[in-house]
Amino acid sequence: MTYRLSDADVAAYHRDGYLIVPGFFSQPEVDKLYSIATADDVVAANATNVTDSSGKHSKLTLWFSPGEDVYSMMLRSERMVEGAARLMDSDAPVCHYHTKLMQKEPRVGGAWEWHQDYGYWYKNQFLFPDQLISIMVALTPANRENGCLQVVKGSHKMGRVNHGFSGEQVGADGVMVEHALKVLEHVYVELEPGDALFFHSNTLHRSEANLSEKPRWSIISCYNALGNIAYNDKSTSWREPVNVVPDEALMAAGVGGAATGGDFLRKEDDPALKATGWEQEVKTI
Ligand SMILES: O=C(O)CCC(=O)C(=O)O
Repeated sequence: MTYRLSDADVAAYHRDGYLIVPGFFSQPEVDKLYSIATADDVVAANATNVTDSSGKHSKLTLWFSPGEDVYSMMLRSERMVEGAARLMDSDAPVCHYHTKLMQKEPRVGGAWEWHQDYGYWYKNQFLFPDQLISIMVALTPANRENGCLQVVKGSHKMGRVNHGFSGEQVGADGVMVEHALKVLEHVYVELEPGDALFFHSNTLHRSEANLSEKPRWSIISCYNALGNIAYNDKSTSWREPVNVVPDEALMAAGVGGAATGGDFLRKEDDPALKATGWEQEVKTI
């Protein structure tokens, strides 16, 4: 039986703006995901580099519509979708907004500036940040050495703060971040493979560059409640209830890679990124 969130988990999430669930995915499940992801030509071909303010690159592959591949068996699983449903401020069905395979390579993986996901998604014109949630699943150990995620505990209660561009990234207003760090706890989210981090779309987070010899890979799936309309977003999965699969589907799935809906992020389609003038050619399948 896989883990289901308890009432105490739900209370902790609402208090802190995040929740860590150790061993949310088993070692065999993570081994399968990681070995497929690292050998996946489609993931590699659709990876995009986001440059941080020091010129280092963070690599990610982002897609919107789930398919039948192994990643989709993860993001469509009962435990993920039910977990998102319990934590969102809505009784509506859960939709999948997008999933990102984060590939922070040894020595070169770049930093992410302090931001709230809703700092990006506000530009997509979603109205309700409490109905948007991200779930990060670690595929490798994530620690201070390889640039694990950091959060400001309780910062989701600040509401959205202003965001501006920092390199190719959207960063939160530095003055507000400074104030927040004076009164709220700064937490390094160290994870083992299979651990999950649920976090609110207004939780301030960042990560430092990976200067270690070890990769830091993770999958981040983001969910939206049906009815929370993204008025400025051409993708469609955010308004399509997830077709949920049993938790066992991940291990039962074939070992092929990404056969998603093929709607990978194109930089020119993203209103936040478009304004940065991203010029790299983005490949699509
Ligand atoms: O994985 C990371 O290092 C940062 C990811 C992140 O901040 C995000 O996807 O919003």
